[in-house]
Amino acid sequence: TFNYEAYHTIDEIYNFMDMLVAENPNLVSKLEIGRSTENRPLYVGGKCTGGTNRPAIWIDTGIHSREWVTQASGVWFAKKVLTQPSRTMDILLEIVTNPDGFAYTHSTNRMWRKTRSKHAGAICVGVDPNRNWDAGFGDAGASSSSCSETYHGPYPNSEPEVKSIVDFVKSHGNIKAFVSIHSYSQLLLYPYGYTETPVSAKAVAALSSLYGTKFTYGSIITTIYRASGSTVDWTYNQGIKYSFTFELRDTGRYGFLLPATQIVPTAQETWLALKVIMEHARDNM
Ligand code: 0X9
Ligand code: ZN
Repeated sequence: TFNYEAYHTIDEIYNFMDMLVAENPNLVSKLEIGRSTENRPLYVGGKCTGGTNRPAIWIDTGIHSREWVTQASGVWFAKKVLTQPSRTMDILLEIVTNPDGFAYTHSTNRMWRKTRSKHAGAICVGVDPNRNWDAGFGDAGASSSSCSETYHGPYPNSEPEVKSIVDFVKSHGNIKAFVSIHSYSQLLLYPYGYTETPVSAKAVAALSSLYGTKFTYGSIITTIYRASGSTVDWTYNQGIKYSFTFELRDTGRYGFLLPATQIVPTAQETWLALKVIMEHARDNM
């Protein structure tokens, strides 16, 4: 059986996904939406309510590879959705959204954030996959230097990890909520101009109810800092009204090196907030 209270390698997580599908063939499916720069498969797991392209919520974890509590929480969410009563919405989950970076955090540099692409003329390896989206691409809040941690890349969607999601979201056409999960800072963020703030308050209240973890919510630019070309700016522009970014535990004591004992509590409390967002999106489509 799988240990949810430990951090795992990409092979272990991919094996876990195969196991879930094998054990629940009628409930879950695994779809390869593309390949990474280093040719690793990009998997989206789905809990399907029947029919094709039903209204769906998208959740991605690990787009920044060093944010290990997010992939670990993604694994826990995958198991959790199976035990939930069937909702009217499909749940789409990409757990290892930046597989090359994730493999690199295990093999070489635990603090690797970016992808592992090598673009012509770039001195350094990797692009920030949360600056590579076609929404304000290259504006203030990203760097044009390949060696920067916030390098936006040579052009929008240059990273296959980003492009694969863009193509998937467009072809799906019925994604009603989009949640991109990062760590750390304990924040729930939404794009500029976002008007649905009551659901954020409710989601944060639900999260805090479990262990008292304090979360702040607000628009990205006023709550954290300016970031151009980010995931949820693009999804919001695509008309996905409920577009959110989470920054999970903690507030900096351990940062990206969150002890494994906090994986399950982090996933549990975050799940409560995700449920609020899912239910709100379902009831306000
Ligand atoms: O800088 C980022 O990409 C995010 N913080 S992190 O420490 N996880 O790297 C925050 C970005 C704000 N969110 C969006 N603009 N979507
Ligand atoms: Zn991040």
